[in-house]
Amino acid sequence: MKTFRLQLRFLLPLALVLVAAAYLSLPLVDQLTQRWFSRDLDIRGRLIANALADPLTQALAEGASPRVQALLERTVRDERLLALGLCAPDGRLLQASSAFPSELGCRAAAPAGSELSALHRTDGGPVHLRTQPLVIGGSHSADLVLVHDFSFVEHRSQDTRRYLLYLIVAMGASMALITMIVAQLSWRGWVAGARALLRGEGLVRPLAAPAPELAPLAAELRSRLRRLEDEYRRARGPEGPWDAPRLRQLLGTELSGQEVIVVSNREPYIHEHGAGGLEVKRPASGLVTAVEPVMRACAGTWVAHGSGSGDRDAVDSGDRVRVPPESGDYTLRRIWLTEEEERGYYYGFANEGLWPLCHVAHVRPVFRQSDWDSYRAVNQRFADAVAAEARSEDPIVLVQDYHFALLPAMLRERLPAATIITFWHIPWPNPEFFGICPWAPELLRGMLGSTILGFHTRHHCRNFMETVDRQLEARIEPEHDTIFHEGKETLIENYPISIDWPSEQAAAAWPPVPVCRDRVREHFGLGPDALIAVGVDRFDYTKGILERLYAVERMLEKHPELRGRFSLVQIAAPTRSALDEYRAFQRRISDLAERINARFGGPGHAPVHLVAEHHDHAALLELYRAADACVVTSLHDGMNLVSKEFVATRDDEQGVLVLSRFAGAAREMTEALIVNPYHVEETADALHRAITMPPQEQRERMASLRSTVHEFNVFRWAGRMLGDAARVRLRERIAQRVEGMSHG
Ligand code: ADQ
Repeated sequence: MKTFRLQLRFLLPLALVLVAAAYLSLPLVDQLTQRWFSRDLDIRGRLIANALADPLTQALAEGASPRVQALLERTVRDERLLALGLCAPDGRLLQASSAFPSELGCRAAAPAGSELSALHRTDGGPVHLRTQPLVIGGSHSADLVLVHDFSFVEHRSQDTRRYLLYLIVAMGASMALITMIVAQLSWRGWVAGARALLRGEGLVRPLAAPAPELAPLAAELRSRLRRLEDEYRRARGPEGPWDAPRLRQLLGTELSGQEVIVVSNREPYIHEHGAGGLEVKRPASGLVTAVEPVMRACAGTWVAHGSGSGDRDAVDSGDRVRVPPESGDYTLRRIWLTEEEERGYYYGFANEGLWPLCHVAHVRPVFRQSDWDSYRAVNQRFADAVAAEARSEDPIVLVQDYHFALLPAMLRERLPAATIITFWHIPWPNPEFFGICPWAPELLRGMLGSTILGFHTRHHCRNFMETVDRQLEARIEPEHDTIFHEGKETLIENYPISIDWPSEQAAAAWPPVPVCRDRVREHFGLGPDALIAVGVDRFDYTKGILERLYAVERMLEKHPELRGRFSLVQIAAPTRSALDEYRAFQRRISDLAERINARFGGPGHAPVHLVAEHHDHAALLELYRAADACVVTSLHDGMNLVSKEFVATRDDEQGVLVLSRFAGAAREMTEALIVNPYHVEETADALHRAITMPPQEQRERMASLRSTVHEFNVFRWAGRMLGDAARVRLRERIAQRVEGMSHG
């Protein structure tokens, strides 16, 4: 009905145009036919007159009127020629064929001696007159008048008019029909196109280019949606506190019933065969620290490499185990890798290639073809496993870190409707530096399979966009933080990671600070007035442990009064020890620590306590709470969670954080003593200032740091990411509903 009314709008003007055309064209056609036939009759008349001229003039000259009469009668046997007459120059009718209309006479003809045609209406109908002068003996002596029947012209004109009318009506009908069909088809196409737009095709993720006539509408819709999203993101500013219940609420409302799958290399729980049978351990990893609370809140599935010696004994027949062991909140699905795969994908491409590439820590990245092949194959295996674990077509998949740069695009192929959020936990270097990777474009293409791509800082987001700009044919829209590549849109956003801020009950159960100090002093054999600095890291060259030791050495050179009183307790969890670079680095650190201890230590006192061991949560807590200063001197760090953990444990508001300006955390934690770890003198001075800082200044700085980390906690990190994912999904759902309504 709607389309019929729309079509009427086309048809009425069409009908009006056709009526006007008929009204104007019919008299014109009449005139034209009359003119054409008169001209025909003129030519015919002249021919007949010329043929008669000689015998007539001769018969007239001889005065033979019966011959004249016979000539006239014989000529009018032609079916169109009605009559012939001869007029004298004075206008008298001299002689005429028998059918000559009496009412005409010679008056109706042209003036004597002139050649002319005219139309006349007689009692018998319309006639055409033609006058032809006859010359006898050199002078004009009579006029021959030819009378042609003209009624047949009128009949033909009527016929022509009728046929023309039929033609106009037929043309009008066919034009109307064609218009209706075309209108119907294009309306359907248009509606389908608009629906596709609302679904987001050609708009949010232009899979196929929209129809050209829809392009302006698509552009308008796209820019409006974007503006709304931008406004939303900007308006987000300071928001209420985030905690586990709020994250659960988000998962229970905006993402209610949605499936969440995490994929990472490192598993959150490792089963090892120990003296007491199968033991469960938590690895030293910032990633696990951050993602675990999210998984507890949403009870999803975590897909990870099963690396523990007892991992296979802990899983069921589907390689799954419920974790944490005490509550079984979510499922851990383990993937098994061969030694060769681990060597190529993990140690090789990820840790000898991408890790130094992204950290710019002056360790040369190594790129081997075999490592790359292995990296690709393992990414594919994980992508297949995630697709197999998915119970829905559109799960939310959280891809973690640089081990899986290719996985997002691979997964997108398997689950096109999935919302893929990739978080890159390490820094992103500048485009020149990233360009040295032989497979830079492939890595970027893989990452751009994500719906959302997250980094810790805006600086890393910018570096990534510039790298894509150099390496790929992609449309980058910095004002919206998006990249369009191969018809897909990826939001590039910064989500600073953090820790799970300890609850009041948890904090109430902590041993008091003096107790912690006593225990640590006792454990390391330190004196009662000892000044304690702590360092807690994975034993990695990017953490600046070497630079930290140089700073300790320099401080003790400059401040001899601290010798015998100051100690750095450096906890370093062994990591990637299978790599030469790491083993050499760890040896160098041990040698340096020994040298410093030899230089400034004494009987029963060592300025550096290097403990290359993994510590449990309680041991770390004790250490953080016992410290006068915590030293974080990363040469480059995506964020660094140790700095935040230290602050979180200091509810006594004492203790000073010395923090590298090259750690992402330095952007938020501005009340720390910020240092350039490459600058030994500056770092040594900052360390000295930290351990001698008056308690009041410590309190002011620590209180401010605590309120920052409390607010910017890990639930905010996850909540913002999942909130963005929920918005993308909501947008797609609205489009589907609009489509449903227009069907109805
Ligand atoms: P990491 O390089 O692992 O993380 P970091 O953020 O400092 O660095 O996290 C280390 C984690 O391991 C902390 O939770 C710490 O408590 C724990 N840890 C360190 N040494 C330990 C030890 N000896 N025993 C027990 N636990 C220990 C990567 C990036 C970081 C980013 C995180 C999170 O390199 O920049 O902050 O991911 O995104």
